[in-house]
Amino acid sequence: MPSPPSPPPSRREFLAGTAAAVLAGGMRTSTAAPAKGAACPIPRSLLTPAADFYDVSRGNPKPHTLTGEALTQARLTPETWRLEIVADTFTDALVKEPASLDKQLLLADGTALDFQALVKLGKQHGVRYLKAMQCLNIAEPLGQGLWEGVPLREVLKLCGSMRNARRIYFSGFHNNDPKQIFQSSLSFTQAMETAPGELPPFVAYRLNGEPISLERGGPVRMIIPWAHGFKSIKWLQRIAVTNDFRANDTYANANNDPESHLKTAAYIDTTTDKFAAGQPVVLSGRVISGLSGVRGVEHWLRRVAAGEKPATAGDEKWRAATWRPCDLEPPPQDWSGILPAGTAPKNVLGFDPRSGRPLTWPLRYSMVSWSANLGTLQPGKYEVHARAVDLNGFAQPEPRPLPKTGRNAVEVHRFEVS
Ligand SMILES: Nc1nc2c(c(=O)[nH]1)N[C@H]1C(S)=C(S)[C@@H](COP(=O)(O)O)O[C@H]1N2
Ligand SMILES: [Mo]
Repeated sequence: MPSPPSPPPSRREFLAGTAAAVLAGGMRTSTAAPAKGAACPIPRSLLTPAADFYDVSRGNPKPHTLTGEALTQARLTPETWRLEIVADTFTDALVKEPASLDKQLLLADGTALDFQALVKLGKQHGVRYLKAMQCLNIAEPLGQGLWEGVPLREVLKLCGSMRNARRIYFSGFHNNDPKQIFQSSLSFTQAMETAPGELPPFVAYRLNGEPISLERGGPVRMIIPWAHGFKSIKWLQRIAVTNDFRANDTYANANNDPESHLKTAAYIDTTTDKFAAGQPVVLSGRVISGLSGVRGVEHWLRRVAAGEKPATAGDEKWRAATWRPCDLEPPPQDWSGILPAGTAPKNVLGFDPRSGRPLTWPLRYSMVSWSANLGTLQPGKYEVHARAVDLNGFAQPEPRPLPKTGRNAVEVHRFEVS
């Protein structure tokens, strides 16, 4: 049972890594300060270069492998790109009235939105924010970008008033083969309304200060900030406003929760599994701030005998674990050199528009690095687990243990000191 939420530690307390009791969220922990002495590993850059994202793309051929005439035919160049917005005429026994729009944007009559018009709309309404991309089915973050685009509600407004609209469907280029359609959806409310401090879903046309590469879903991609990657449709070409209240997501057909949110979860860097005796052992990793935010990251180190099975959530060893706080990468003092040239933090959502400081840390739906200095260890084999604790005090994997709502197992890594 989780304990009632406790107030988050102050930033100074938190960064000093002394907030173990608070981090615990009612789970057993240690109050010992982490070992000091060794420099933290240099955190990886906050923005992942577009080409370094882990790619998750369907299609035969994959749309980003098209070139020349095929690319032009696919309307996947900035000059040829068009976005259609149509009213879905669907009705059934439950959905009695079809959706309708004052104005549809259609390829057939030349009214479909083109790239220049989208960028022009962006001059007036454009916003940008950082977002970690993560697949519901892959136990590793795919990357993090500074995305820029026009809120979906502003794009939908181009169609004038709408009637009987309860859901927005959207899909990308699919080789003109219905079997290859990759589609997703939002409720009308999710598309149109954004709570204060939250990030709006948007039609994106820039990543890390540059046009979105074909591989990352350019020229134009949907970005749904709170969701797993399957809602962020690449090669966006069609939006349908529908009165069907049900999700049509391709991912839902594969037994996934179509409304899953990004999970608050820690990941361990597994690049090193050998350390020299007498040298401080410094571990690192990443943490995604999901729907429930991040209070901290904790690790549990234990020595293991040769051939010993890893401890698993809930087993006897686990229940006796001592979790210690890790250090989170602090917010940069100076964002120049981190954000693309010409982008001031105060112009990025999630930052205070006056001071340019992040309103929360980590920023909502973003990812930062963590590290843990384990000090010098006796030669031997070790196992380390890392878990995130959210702002409710829930320690990963609680309270969200179903893999088909987003993989969220506590990671374990083995290493040897010799
Ligand atoms: N059109 C289209 N959009 C798509 C996909 C796809 O196969 N086709 N894959 C989705 C899934 S499942 C994920 S996890 C993300 C991955 O984004 P990335 O390849 O930029 O990392 O894109 C999403 N958008
Ligand atoms: Mo995915």
